[in-house]
Amino acid sequence: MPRSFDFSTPTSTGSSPPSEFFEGGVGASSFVPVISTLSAVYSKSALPAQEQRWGSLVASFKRLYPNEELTFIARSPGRVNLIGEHIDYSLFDVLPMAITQDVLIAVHVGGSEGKIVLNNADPRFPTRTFNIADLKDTEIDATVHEWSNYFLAGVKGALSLNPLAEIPSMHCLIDGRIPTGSGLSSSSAFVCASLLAIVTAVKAAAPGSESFANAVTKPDLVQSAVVSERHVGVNSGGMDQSASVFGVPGHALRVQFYPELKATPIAFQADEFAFVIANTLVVADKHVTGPIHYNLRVVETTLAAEILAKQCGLGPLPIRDGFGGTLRGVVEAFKVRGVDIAGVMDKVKQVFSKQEGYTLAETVQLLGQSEIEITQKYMTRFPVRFERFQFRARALHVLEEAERVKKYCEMLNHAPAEHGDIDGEEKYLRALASIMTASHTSCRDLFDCSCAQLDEIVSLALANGAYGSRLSGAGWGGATVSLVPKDKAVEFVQCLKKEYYLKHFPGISEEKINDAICITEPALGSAVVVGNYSV
Ligand code: NG1
Repeated sequence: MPRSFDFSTPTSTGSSPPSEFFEGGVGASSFVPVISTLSAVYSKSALPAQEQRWGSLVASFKRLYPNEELTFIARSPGRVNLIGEHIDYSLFDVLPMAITQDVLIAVHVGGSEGKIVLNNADPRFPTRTFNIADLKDTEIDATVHEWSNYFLAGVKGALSLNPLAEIPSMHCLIDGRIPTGSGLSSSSAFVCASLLAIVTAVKAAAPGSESFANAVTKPDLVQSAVVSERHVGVNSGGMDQSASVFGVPGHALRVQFYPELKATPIAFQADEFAFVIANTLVVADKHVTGPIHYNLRVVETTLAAEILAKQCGLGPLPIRDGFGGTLRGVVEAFKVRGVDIAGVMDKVKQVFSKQEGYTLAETVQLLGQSEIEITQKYMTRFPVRFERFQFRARALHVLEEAERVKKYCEMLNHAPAEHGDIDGEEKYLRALASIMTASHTSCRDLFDCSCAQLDEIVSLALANGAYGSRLSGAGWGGATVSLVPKDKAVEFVQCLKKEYYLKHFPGISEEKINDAICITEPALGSAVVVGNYSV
């Protein structure tokens, strides 16, 4: 069986990953685009607000650096995951899309002071200055929550792509509009934008260079961003960076992790719908709650896979990221033995017959490894706290969610051709969205990654006209995504404002609400925009 992908050894020479790394036209070896108009970045409906925002960013930059030309602006968006939750680290496909909300880094390249000055448009984040000569040896302390760490992770990524890169002096102003801890991948977007800013500045300053175009290919950007995000302590899987870099307007991205990382855009073939993202305003911080939430789920799904392999005589599974076997590995091993997915689910129910879960002592019995061995292998790198492992429920969620992703993609690929009229489209959208709602139910009941506020928004959404709704991202807080009829989207947003935000957060500012809930569409991924852009 082919080995699962492993990003621990990034491409170090700037050479492109193998051509099969990404497929689907827009992917293969294409460079991150350089763009000169905002209308090529944002949709018509998003453009007026973005024009204003970009205008203020440029004005702030000019106030900070009145005598400097704005060389370029690097942009990477956040993402919302439409379907496929908590299955990327089991190596099953997921279906995110890039969103309008993004991180912008306005950059002046030049000067001779040998420094990078990093300003943030948000006054909560103080200005930081780095000596370029020290950057190669700078270690990032992941235990300290420092905003500029994400930029430094981007520097590490740029240096891993080209260790000999001569980083020039840079003056930067950052404007990030993706709420943090909301499940929209603000950190991945920040790392991708930073990496892009550095490699573009290197290209712009290179002797004899006449432009900064073609500074990095999209696969190189994704691959190095995934590795460099690990410097800030997140064992990230690849979904977020792929969506941020490869986003295509009007398309979702099917991101595959097995046998290799691959992103394929899938067009939405219906028109009469919109996605609404609504943040619970419950901040889910993976760094803090990892031992009882995110990291525990990684351990539970990994151990479930290892136990199934042992109990069903499947032999050793391929190891993901030096950690352990995956449920994808189990499914593939059963496939070659003629057992289909329904058969695998039956095995899960047989092997994990105890609904109440398994203590560590019982896990020792099932796996045939000592307690010390299990603790060292699976619970030391990312420590966890638990009473009983819920192998049965977690494994069933993963297998069923993987099937839902397949079904959703099939529906997208065979759009409502057979129902040409609006009624047909509505029926089609309802069917599509019901898969999303089923995913939420499974996240809540089997994977236990929802929370009261997520459940409340999902119920409100369904009661107020959404075709389907679910949590998106890691869960335990963060955001929901709802598929709603296009002509009802504005009314729907008003409803949620009243029934959720104003009810639970009386006195909340209009600005905060507008940050929390928005209509979004599948947007363009990373891009470099020229300093003298037009609208
Ligand atoms: P969030 O926390 O929403 O960015 C996380 C993981 C994803 C995936 C989802 C759950 C990171 C950076 N991201 O997303 O890879 O596992 O949870 O589907 O860890």
